[in-house]
Formats: sequence, structure tokens, C-alpha cells
Amino acid sequence: MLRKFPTPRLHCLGPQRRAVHLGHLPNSRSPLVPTLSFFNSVTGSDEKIPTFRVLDGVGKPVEGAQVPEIDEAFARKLYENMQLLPTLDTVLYNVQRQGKISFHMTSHGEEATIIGAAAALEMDDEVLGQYREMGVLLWRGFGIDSVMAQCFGNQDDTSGKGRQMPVHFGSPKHHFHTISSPLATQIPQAAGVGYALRRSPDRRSRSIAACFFGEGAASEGDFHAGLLLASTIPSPTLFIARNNGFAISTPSTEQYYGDGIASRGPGYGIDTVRVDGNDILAVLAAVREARRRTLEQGRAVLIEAMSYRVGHHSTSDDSFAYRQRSEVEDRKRVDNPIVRFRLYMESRGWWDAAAEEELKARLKADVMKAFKRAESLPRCELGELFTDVYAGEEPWNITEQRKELTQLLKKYGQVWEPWRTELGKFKNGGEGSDAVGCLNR
Ligand SMILES: Cc1ncc(C[n+]2csc(CCOP(=O)(O)OP(=O)(O)O)c2C)c(N)n1
Ligand SMILES: [Mg+2]
Repeated sequence: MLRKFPTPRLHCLGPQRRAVHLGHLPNSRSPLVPTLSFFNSVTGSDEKIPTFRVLDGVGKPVEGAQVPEIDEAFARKLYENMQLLPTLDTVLYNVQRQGKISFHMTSHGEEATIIGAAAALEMDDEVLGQYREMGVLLWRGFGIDSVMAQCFGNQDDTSGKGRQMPVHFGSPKHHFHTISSPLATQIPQAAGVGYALRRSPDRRSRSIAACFFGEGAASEGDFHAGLLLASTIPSPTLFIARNNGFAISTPSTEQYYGDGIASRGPGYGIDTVRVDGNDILAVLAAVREARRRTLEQGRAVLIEAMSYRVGHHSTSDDSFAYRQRSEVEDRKRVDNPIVRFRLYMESRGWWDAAAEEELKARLKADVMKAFKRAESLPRCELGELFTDVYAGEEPWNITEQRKELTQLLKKYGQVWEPWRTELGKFKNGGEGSDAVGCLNR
């Protein structure tokens, strides 16, 4: 059983609420009161929605906390995945800087939110991510070779045959819906996926839709459309807002005036909780309980996980243009999600310096091996650019684009150096592909 929070008081209706009985309007259950009184989620600092935490900043359970049941093997899996994320991120970030891939986004600082949530879900719960949730795939066994293949867009990329931007993963096998760049589109989609699960006899009462998004994405209209959809057409949908303090350069203080994202849940009649996103045990407990609720009630739940985006937004961003280096350095130290959990593991006798050293060396070697492999592999056949973009017969616009590329390649493919180099990166040097139409014809 989890410890119960005091219910946040979002309505300041005053003492008359209970004392005076004036009844209800015919079409409402709202009690009639004789006093004019406004309410808000930001009335006073003591009215803020609380943040659920299990471990303190140095990995010690806080007084009264109910520590979720985990054994040593599970704890090690959590920790190894939390360490794998930054190992991969650091290599991919540097590889982008060397010009070998076009783009990357790191999860630095959000390891506990992402791995903790992944670990609380069932492996076949449907996940709709934003883009910073590579850790969910790692937890589900996608593998670092597949991560590298997607980021390099090589022939082993099962997410999209190299046709998507890096980090735009997708894997039906891992129940991970393909990432799409336009923000918040996954939120109403998740409400639809949750509804589909409810209507599917073999998934009903067993699987949920879990939707991740940033607090910045929650400023989009699609956030409200998605929550309203889940509220009025009930479904087992879990919304996980990663509040990492920034939407690129816009700090969260400029993104809302209300009490974060959590204050919006009650407006839609959705059970809501705020959690310390740097505390993996708190995230694990909150997501486990939220998942149980969505299935039991068949209704959506909203979690707001509080963390801090330690890395730059992406490789296209330099965050020191809009925040102090010292602020980032401070946040790396205070409540560091990986350190907190390591200290907890050590206190249980499950981890020590030797295990740490072995893990870091092993992960680095594995990631470097996968990187070298991915770099050496060619891209898919060039013609694959046009196959299975849509289901069914090829539509006219794809046919037109295919013909245009064929003509351009005939004219410039071998005579213009940048194109010749690019073509060399594809399987068979970009030649012999029926779908494009033979380049040398
Ligand atoms: C509809 C739309 N508007 C703007 C963008 C550009 N954009 C990409 S990421 C981003 C910030 C999102 O911040 P948040 O949702 O907090 O996620 P975080 O990057 O912090 O994980 C913006 C504005 C976009 N991709 N789509
Ligand atoms: Mg953000």
C-alpha cells in the first residue's frame, strides 16, 4: 500500500460550504452557497500540490515513506539502464559533433523519470513518447545496436529504414509508437490508443496506453484535446508529463501561471499526482499505482514528474545562451537521480565501487562497439525511400517524386561530387534499385 497524500485543496470555497444547505441547481450537483468566493490553484504557497518522494537527496528513505518492493536483480536492472542512457547519450552527442549523424537529443537529468516509468509498465503496454524516451526502449530490450542503427539511418534501422530523423524511434515489437516531431500530437493519439485497448477483447483490463510529453508540449492545444478526450471517453490512458523546467529556451516559469501541469488534471476530472522525477523509487511507485488505477477504473490518470533538463535541448541548441552554467552544475549535484539510487543500492549492500567500475567499463565498450558497427553499415537501398510510405498502392505523389529523383540522379548522380559521395553511402552505391529506376540507364 502506498502512503496517502493529503488531498490538495484547489477550491477555497470557505466554511459556509458545509454549514449552509441551499440545495443544488436542477442540472448540477454543485452546492448553492450565499457567499461570493473565487478559487484558484495558485491562491497561496501552502496550497501547492505536493510532490511525492521516497528517497532523499542522498538516497535515504524519507520518514514515513513506503519504499516500493524491489529485489536486488530488479534494482540492478534499473541502475544499469539508468547508466546506459547517459553512456549512449554521450557517445551519440559526440558522434553528432563529428558530423557522423545529423542530430541527437539527450536524457541527462531525466534518467529516473524515464527508466522508473518504463519499469512500472508492462512490456506490452502501448507507449507514445515525445522524443526523450529512448530509455523506455532500452528497458524493453530494443538493444543498443538498434538505437545506433536508427540514429545512423543504416540498413538495420527497423524504425523507418533511415527515413526518420535520429531519435525518432518506433518499434511495433516493443509496443513503442513512432516518435513524431510536431509537439503534443501523441497526446490525443494516446487517448485514442487507450480507447482502442478498452475495445479490444484480448487487451481490455490488461494493457494501458502510456503517453510521455514535456511541460512545454502541454502548452499545445493537443494537450487539452487529449485530456478532454480521455476524460469524456474513458480509457486506460496514463499521461506522464516530464516537467524538466524548459521548452528549449523557455523556462517553465514562462509557460504557465497555474500550479504546473498537475493542476490541470482535476479540471478534467482526472486522478493526478505530482512526483519527484529524480527519485526512481517514487516514480516507480507512482506509475505502478497509476497503472493499477487506470485499469481498475478504466479512466485516465495524470502524473507530473519534476526534474531538470541537465543537457542542452538538442544538438541544435546551446543552453548557456539562456541559462547560467553554474545553475546547471548545481542541478547536476543536487538530487542527482543516478547518484541517489546508487547510494540507496549501496545502503542495501547491492552495489559497491568495484561494481560501478565494472559496469561503466562494460557499458562504454558495448556502446563503442555498437557505434563502430553502425558506422560501417550502408544505408538501405535508395529505392526504399519510396516503399511502404503508405499502405496499399503507391499514390501518385510518391510515383512523381520517385520519377523526379531518378531523373536527377541520371543527370547529376555521378558527375556532381556531393551526390556521388552521398550515393556511396547507400547499399549497392545507390545503384541497381528498381524502385528508383537504374541510375545508369
Ligand atoms: C508544434 C510544434 N511547435 C514547436 C516545435 C519546436 N519544438 C521542438 S521541441 C520544443 C520544446 C518542447 O519542450 P518540452 O515539451 O518541455 O519537452 P523537452 O524538450 O523539455 O523534453 C519545441 C518548442 C515543434 N516540434 N512542434
Ligand atoms: Mg521541458
